[in-house]
Amino acid sequence: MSQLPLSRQAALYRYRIPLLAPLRIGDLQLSVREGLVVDLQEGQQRGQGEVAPLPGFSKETLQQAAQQLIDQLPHWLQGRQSLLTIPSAAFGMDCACAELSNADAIPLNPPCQGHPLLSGSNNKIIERWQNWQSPLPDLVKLKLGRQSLAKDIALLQKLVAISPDTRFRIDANRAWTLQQGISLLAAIPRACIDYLEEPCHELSETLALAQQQQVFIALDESARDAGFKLPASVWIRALILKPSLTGSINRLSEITRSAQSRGINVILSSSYESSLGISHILQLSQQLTPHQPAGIDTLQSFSANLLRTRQTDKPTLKLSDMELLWRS
Ligand code: OSB
Ligand code: MG
Repeated sequence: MSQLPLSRQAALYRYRIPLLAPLRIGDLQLSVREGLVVDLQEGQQRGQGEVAPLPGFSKETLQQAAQQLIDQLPHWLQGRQSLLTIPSAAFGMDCACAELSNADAIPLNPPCQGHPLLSGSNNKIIERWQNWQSPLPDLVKLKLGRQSLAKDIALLQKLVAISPDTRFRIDANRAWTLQQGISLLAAIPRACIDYLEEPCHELSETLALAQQQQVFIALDESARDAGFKLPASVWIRALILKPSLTGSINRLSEITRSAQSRGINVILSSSYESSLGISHILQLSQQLTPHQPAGIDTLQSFSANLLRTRQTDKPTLKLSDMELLWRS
């Protein structure tokens, strides 16, 4: 006897969340974060996922992601496999499907398990570090490489003086030459560095810096370059994996397994998704990389939560606050 298929429904919404302060990402300034929500229903079950290409980092536009979802959602409605080739769309759709089935009863809004992110102006960073509520963290990520090396060094020295036992993950987004990397390392105690994330313009310089200075490095941008293969270096400590820039959960699992089999840690990290996407990255990191805190401390500048209340001092947008783009 064949089972009656449960009736499925799907909708696609668009959100816009103003940021409290403009976000500097790469060469761009973002003052509003825009994205999509995929909303799936099957019988009494519901699943939602966020699709949020990051301008300057994603190859696709929001329009392209929306169009592919509108083309492919009818396949899902009929119980067929949908074919999503756009990374942000594939990730958001997979999250919605996983939430819909939630066979493992994973909490929708898991507690934060990540390390803090220090970014913004020097004054803001120092003020936050000086007024830290709880004990200062053992591990923190610091964004450098957006001002002169002298200013970066002065900032780092100040942070180290306030908390000598904290280990820093320093992300320079490929800003430095090999020589600049050497100069930074000469100016601070080595024990303060957990690793340098993409310190140099070229991967070859980053690998040379690591080898020459015996310092651990993490790869982020390089790992997304076309034709990337993990170089044979014992100094690669971590691979940064940004789900919205990478794609399906299967692909994320494959990359994670392959890096882990080579002894390299994988750190799932945000691409400035809203609280909905951040909740999913946390759930995924608890499954794929349970021993690696995720890099998800990027909600500070959002003026509102989206569907999942992660910041209790801010309002939470509901589906009815968003623009309906498409529905079955
Ligand atoms: O360079 O790691 C980056 C966010 C969006 C785009 C690029 C980057 C980031 C982050 C996220 O730094 C925060 C984190 O990794 O902890
Ligand atoms: Mg990075």
